[in-house]
Amino acid sequence: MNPSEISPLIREQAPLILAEIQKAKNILFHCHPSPDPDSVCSALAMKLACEQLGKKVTVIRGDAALLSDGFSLFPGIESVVGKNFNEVDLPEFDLFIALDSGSPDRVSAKNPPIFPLSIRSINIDHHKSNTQFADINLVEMCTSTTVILYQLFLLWGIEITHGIALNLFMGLYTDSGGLKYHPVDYRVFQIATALVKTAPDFVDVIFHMENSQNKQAIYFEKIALNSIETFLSENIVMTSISLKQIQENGIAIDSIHTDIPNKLKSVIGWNVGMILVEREPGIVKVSMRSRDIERFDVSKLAVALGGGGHRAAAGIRFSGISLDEAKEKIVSKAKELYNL
Ligand SMILES: [Mn+2]
Repeated sequence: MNPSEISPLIREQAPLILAEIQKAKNILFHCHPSPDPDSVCSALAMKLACEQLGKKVTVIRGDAALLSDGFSLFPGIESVVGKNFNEVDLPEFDLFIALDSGSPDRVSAKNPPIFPLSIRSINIDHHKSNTQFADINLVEMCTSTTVILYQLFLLWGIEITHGIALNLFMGLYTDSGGLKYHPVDYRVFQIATALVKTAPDFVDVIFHMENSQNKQAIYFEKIALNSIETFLSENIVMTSISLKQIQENGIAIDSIHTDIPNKLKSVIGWNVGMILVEREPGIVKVSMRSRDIERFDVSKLAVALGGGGHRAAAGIRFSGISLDEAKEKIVSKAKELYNL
């Protein structure tokens, strides 16, 4: 990427963020609930970059009880500490940098922290629904959080080592659905090219990630696909799985990353695909995908119901609700928002 093509917003914020990092001695990063590669790899790439700047860095796992086996080749993954945000001694740190997290409940959904924190905070993210909750906020609508970090690292003069390159690439690759989702453009390919030049083993890392599926995930999909329901002239298509079904089948829900909403929205006319998972009594997590981001912007539906996300991919976490009540709320809000 030609440095002149770095976005003006990133160019403007880069020195402010660097100044905060330089002031800090001990920096905290987290993985968001149901961590995906962009969350984990952003934190790991930032850890490696801040260590180049001579900082002490801790990355915590956050809400998740475990990280997917498929992530085990991400450089630095072994350093992630198995703690949630409320389990760290915050005054030990000078700075918290939230990555890939649109709101405080993406720091922890179980115990969302109240901002401003007692320490300085920075929020670097690419979600349209970001609530700008930190002391410094860099929110740029682009392919992945790692794409923002790459541009920051160029401006900060960070050496893009193999570990940094591989982490940045994996966030970019996965959040773009393998370089095919909006807003991928030639600059994203230029970044990807630079990164894989330094990390030519990316093919093995993708293979490992995509082929470390546990068999429970397949049984999970079997149950979910048995429950397909269509609403509002088939524009909205849902699958759901109850806590009882999860428990009866011994499914470790934290280890499940399902592609079902994408599969559903691959059908012509099934414009929004969703899965609803009753994770705990009264807690229903919804993940949704749109095949028509102009007409069916799912971030709007998610935000209207207390969630967040992107136009093509968004999520909601309901609490104090049953699966059927969650379905009703979604259908009635979709009917109103999308004029169905
Ligand atoms: Mn992301």
